[in-house]
Amino acid sequence: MLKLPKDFLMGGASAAYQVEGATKEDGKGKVLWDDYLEKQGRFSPDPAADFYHRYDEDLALSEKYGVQTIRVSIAWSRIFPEGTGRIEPRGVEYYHKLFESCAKHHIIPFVTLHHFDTPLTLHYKGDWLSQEMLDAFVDYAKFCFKEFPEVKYWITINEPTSMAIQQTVSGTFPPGTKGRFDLAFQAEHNQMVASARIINAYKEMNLGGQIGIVHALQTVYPYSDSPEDKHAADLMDAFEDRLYLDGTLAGKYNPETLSLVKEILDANNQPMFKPTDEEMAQLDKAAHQIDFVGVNNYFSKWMRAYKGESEMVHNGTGAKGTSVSRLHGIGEEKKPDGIETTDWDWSIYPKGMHDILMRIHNEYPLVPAIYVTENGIGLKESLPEGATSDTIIDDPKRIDYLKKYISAIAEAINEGANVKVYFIWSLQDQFSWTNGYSKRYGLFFVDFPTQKRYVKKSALWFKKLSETHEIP
Ligand code: BGP
Repeated sequence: MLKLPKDFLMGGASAAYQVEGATKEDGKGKVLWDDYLEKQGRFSPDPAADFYHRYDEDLALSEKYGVQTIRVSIAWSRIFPEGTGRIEPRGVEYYHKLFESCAKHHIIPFVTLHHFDTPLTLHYKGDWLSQEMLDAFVDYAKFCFKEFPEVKYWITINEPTSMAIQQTVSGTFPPGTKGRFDLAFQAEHNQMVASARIINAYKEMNLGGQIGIVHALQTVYPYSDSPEDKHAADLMDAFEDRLYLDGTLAGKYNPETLSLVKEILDANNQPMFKPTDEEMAQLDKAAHQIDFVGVNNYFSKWMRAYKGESEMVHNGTGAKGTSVSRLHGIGEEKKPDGIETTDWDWSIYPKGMHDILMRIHNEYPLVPAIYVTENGIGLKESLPEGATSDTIIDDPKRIDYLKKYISAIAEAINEGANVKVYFIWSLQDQFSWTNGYSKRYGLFFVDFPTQKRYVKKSALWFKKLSETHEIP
């Protein structure tokens, strides 16, 4: 039986906008999503999992089921409703109470400063493309470091790549721009620089905690052994993984990475971003002080050569087999036969988790530790008829998924990767940005209309693993 190290921590992840609800309460400022979702009319971010009011209940459940640490994010616009300037004391107070409740339940909070929820005022100014936003973000981060000394683990930004790509390439995040690879690369570079400035500032403040960044990292494989398919895989890897691993964990961009990025931009007739010496110095300094990298890994990708126009169809409803991803200048996603997928077309491929952990271990030796900050499976689940508060929701697919992925992590640890923490996405069922409420990930089922919590079988499985460190 595979085992995890004795000091390994088991956690559950969330993000403010996906769990808190209460988007108009206690002076919270608007974020980029509020009006966008209302206009779209598909689903509302309220009440989400009503974590703004029910955090203590969720933390009590967490403690009971072996969740030793949780990932939460601070909603920037609860503290600075306009992104900068005026501080909202009720927002500050809420997070103090949340962290107090964590301490009461013996749960360590890992706190993300930006999880896809840019304040609306700064979004209008250009979001991650605006220098004003970057400076405001650094100021907000420093405010949090001083205000919340009870937090010992900080994450600067969640998934800079996903945010940028979805905002300006696939158009699935507001403002919904499509096909602008140049803007995505610029926004990603800017996020890395902002993150580096924050890491450097945190280290100067000598607060004794840890700080890192979280990346979405999908291992990319070629569809076949042909040189064209292999090149398509290299391009996709540069686009989604390699540039960010280089920038945040090596502190410099490898010339080969930059030439792949340039190839994508040239093919799309778009300009290359131009880093300044000062920015590169910040990246280099931060890469030598970062305490950990967070890895979010759910699925892997297979690429084959493609020369046509870009075409992307997002499966946001769980209609299996409807996703399309063909990117001009990169390639086409095509899974080999026999690869299992979820209803949202995400491949289930634990070897991809193992391979990304080993890649960081082998190719980015500056980073001292790896934390798996998100991993899990979205499923269609419902409350059985006649359910009582004791009803346990059966989720065998989740248990099977977790078993395979956590085993892949254990194997990487046995091969030398310094992986210390695992966070399941997600702690409780929550709101999903482009899928609403039907894609459930939680250890705890949330009946959204009543907000009642029910335990899933996977929570029992998780508890056993957390207590014994043996993968059941
Ligand atoms: C990650 C995000 C999370 C979460 C998760 C699942 O990229 O950091 O916020 O949403 O993916 O994705 P989805 O909700 O699209 O299924």
